[in-house]
Amino acid sequence: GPIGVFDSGIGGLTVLKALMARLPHERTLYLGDTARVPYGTKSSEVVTRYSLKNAEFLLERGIKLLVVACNTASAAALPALSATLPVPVLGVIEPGARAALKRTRGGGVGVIGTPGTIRSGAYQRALEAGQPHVSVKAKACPLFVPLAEEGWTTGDVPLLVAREYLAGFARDGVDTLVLGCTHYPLLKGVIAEVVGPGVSLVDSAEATAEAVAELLGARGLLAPESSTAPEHAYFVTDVPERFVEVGARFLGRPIPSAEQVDLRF
Ligand code: DGN
Repeated sequence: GPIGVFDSGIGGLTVLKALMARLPHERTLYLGDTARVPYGTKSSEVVTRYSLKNAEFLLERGIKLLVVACNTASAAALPALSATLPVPVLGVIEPGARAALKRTRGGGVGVIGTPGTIRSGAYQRALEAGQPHVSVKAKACPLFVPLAEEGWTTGDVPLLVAREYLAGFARDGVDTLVLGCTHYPLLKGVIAEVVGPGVSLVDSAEATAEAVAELLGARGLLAPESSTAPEHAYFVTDVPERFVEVGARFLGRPIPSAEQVDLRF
């Protein structure tokens, strides 16, 4: 079966991009819940309810593994998803946190994400559990999401926003910063400029792709190598036009088409 990937909308395409690069022989099914985006500002109860619906949709299409390609949904719904699904479930938070712990030298780790992700404390817990030498500085950066979607990723406006959010990080002894939201890799340039060369950026998408590769390998679930390109299908819950257009920038390749589906809440 294919790998199932869901997100609140287009953001998870940065995770899918990393997955396609790391596992080029795998078929994928991507569901973007564009009718209900954003998840980042919603309650954990609501995000969990949406996440279970998304997972059910993908499961009906025969996925062998589910990737929760949304930090907010991973933070809120991973326990509920793991407890109910008959296939392995991976979120983006554990892999991102593990990569950051490997990377940090001084133990000062920063994490930025949506208000929902930061409020949940999921990254903070994953980073601090059993790590007495690690101290976490977490901050919600909600304006980064619309900036990334508007393609406003260089120049004065994103730079000023990034300064406002991130000025304290380098000062507070942070040497590693986790990009804990699917949209933030698009703003890597300005984020790096503001925090400076002494702070290493961790992309949760790349860390997650690595974790998926390890899990599939360990369970003997890797797709056989083939000379023909695998299929990638896209589903959305609102009309597909904006997803296809904006999503291509997040995915780094064209999205030929996306099918609108009704999850019937
Ligand atoms: N995909 C969401 C996340 O990674 O937290 C960001 C988009 C949103 O729902 N606001």
